[in-house]
Amino acid sequence: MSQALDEIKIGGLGASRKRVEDDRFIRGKGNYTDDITLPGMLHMEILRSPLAHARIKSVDTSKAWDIPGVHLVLTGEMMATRNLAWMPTLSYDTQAVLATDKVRFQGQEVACVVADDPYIAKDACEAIEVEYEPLPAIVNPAQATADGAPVIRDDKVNQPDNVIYDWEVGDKAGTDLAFEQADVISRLKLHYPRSHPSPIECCGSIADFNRATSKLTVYMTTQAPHIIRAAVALVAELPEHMIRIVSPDIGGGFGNKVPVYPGYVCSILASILLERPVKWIEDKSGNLISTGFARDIYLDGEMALRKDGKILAVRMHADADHGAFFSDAQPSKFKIGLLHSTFACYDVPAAHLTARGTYSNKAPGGVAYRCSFRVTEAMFFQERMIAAAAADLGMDPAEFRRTNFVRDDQFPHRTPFGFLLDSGQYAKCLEVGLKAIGYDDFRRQQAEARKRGKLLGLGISTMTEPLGAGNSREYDILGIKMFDSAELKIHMTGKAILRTGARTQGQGHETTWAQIVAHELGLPAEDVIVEEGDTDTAPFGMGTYASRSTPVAGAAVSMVARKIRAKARRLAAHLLEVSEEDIEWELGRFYVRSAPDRGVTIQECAIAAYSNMPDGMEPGLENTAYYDPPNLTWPFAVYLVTVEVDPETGVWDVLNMVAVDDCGVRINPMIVEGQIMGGLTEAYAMANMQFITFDADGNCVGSNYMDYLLPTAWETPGFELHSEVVTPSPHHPIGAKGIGECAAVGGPAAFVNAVLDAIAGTGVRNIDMPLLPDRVWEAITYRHDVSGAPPVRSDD
Ligand code: MCN
Ligand code: CUN
Repeated sequence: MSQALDEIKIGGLGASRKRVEDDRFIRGKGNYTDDITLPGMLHMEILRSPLAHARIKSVDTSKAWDIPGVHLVLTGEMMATRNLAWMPTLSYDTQAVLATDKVRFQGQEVACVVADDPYIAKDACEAIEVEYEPLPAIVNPAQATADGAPVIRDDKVNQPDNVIYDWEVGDKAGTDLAFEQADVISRLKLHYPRSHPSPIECCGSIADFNRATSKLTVYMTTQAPHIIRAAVALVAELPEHMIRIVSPDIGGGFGNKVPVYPGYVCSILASILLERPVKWIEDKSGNLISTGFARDIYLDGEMALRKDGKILAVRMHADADHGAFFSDAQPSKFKIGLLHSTFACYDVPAAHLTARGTYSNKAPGGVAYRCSFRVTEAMFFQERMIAAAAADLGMDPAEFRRTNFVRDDQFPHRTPFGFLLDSGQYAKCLEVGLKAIGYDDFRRQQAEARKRGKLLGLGISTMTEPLGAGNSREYDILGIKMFDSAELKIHMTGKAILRTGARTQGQGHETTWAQIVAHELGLPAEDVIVEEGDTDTAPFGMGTYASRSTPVAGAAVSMVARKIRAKARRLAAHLLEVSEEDIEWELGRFYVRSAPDRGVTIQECAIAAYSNMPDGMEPGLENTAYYDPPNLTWPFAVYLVTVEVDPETGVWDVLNMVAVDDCGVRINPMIVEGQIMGGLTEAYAMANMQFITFDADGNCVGSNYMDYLLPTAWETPGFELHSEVVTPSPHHPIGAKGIGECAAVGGPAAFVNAVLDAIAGTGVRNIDMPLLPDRVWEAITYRHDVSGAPPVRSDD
């Protein structure tokens, strides 16, 4: 009889184990960057540019130096003497650390002050006198590429204009041919506005350079500590082994904490110059106007269709506004991230995508915000286009999707842009969703309501996301191949410590990684502690973003546990005095095949590794695994929303929302649901209320939390989640796919499609997000599309 442990009881795969990290968070015992205080620590504040584009005539810091308590005033000119006025970005561009020649966006870093406390530093910033000569500002790609446009990056040689790249992918000839054969051609043009990740905790760092040991320790808010260590080694020209990056608890990352920001660099230089710890904690508005924005992309596409609803081809063009510096963190090979994952879940025979990136006088933009490198834009356009095409064909949007989905028997499926989809059950997810929302019933209600002048709408959106960047053949950042790692040390009593190269920011790795170990080894999850974020102790890894942790680091956790199990099996054979071939494994225990009662637990093997190993065996029970994934994992989801729109005011309310997510095997179902709810909340905020844009002078409009609204429980609708569709990833050791971003990626189009469905018949094809009441009202009243692209009037 089997004596295997009950996997759910020990907190293994599939257990909705409570998040262990929450013990400290809900008691206020988290250890965030700003919680850290070091002896002799000074404080740094940044002076930012009030103008979007201006030549710097002079910077006079004398009054700041005179303020008691000021230790250092840094300017671009001083940085330049150390070759630190500019730094490389993660996309092979350069970015100003402190401005020297010009300021290029409102909020750009111009100088910084280090003082005894942050208030003195702030006052001293205000005492710095900067003389500017204003230049015309550019706030969109059309202005950037217009004749006679001022060249923003005149600091660069070989940069005669504002174009960063022209990129294309797909089959142009095949696509052109399909368009010639089309019965119907459907077109859509839209702007996906800037949005900002706005984590609750802002960015910050404490640099601590110790002259005696030559060691630099930096405590900082980073999602990718090892990449930062490499960047610091290169930028500050310090030896890598003398740099320790510690990423303590993080109060939300959402992609905002991947880039390298000037504040980090300045605090490091200040600490080296002053030989004292220097703390920089960004304020909320600094974070909102100057750190990595997402999206800001103009998408223009058309779809070739056959009368019966079959998609023949897709043609797309993207204009991406990157702001003043091209600082996206994304795989080097792909200039516009994974935008070409668009239409992956549909069987599209031919497709062609062109993309152009341009500079503008805005803060760097285009970083991923809860999406795998521009997948949000890709899926948003896809699902908006699908809705428009179905309407043009006069076809039911659910039926149109069903007709064109990649079928279950088509996996692995090669998309027209070259990705290989691993697995999925797309039609089944849609059926579950339609049933849950009561599709047919709602359509009846909708028709009846219309007769009474009430506008009801239903929006569908699907998404599939390429998660787990990536295999080292194709994916690298600045030449560093993308893979990840895990190190597992089993102590002699069978308790363990696991470290990975990922860095949790709220996702719950401390809970879920232990569950993978429990699944592989039968050690109770509570016996495994998980540590991430310290480059002196964690194995090298590429960090947490693009929902890559489960697909890559999570896989490494499985693999390292399996290495441990292989050694434990040899120990078991020794303890049981049989040969290894006669040993069987069940959860938590090895036993003799011919005598199942004779067995040893994994804990007994652990102590034997320290006390009773066979001759010739290396003692100890620890190992490391580096995992280079063979492919990306492709979760799938269907989101359905019903809304009611008030034609008098343009206000819309969500009646119901259903989410069907298939992320393969769920390690911790409760955490997965939390991830989905968080993502849907952000999707709702983007679609409904988050407004941040620029006026003609490049002023950031909506640059405060009165205008840029973060959703609270008050506004957020309820969500009904479904988990009955599970398609394991065939190449992941435990069949798991990523989930962290899916709902934020796929959610927005569901809301927009629902509002547009409610006002069907007005001829309106598009309203740009956010769907603020005035925009919806304008669309209904004047029966035209409403664009939200900048510039806007300052009084809007
Ligand atoms: N998980 C699981 N079963 C699966 C997949 C995931 O139980 N099949 C669990 C994982 O073990 C992990 C969590 O769900 O605890 C998310 O896993 P994964 O999808 O691998 O994503 P990452 O851990 O790589 O997290 C990154 C992702 C990104 S890129 C953004 S942006 C985002 C997100 O996670 N930022 C977040 N979710 C966030 N959640 C919080 N609370 N805070 C953030 O900053
Ligand atoms: Cu895509 S935002 Mo997350 O990758 O940190």
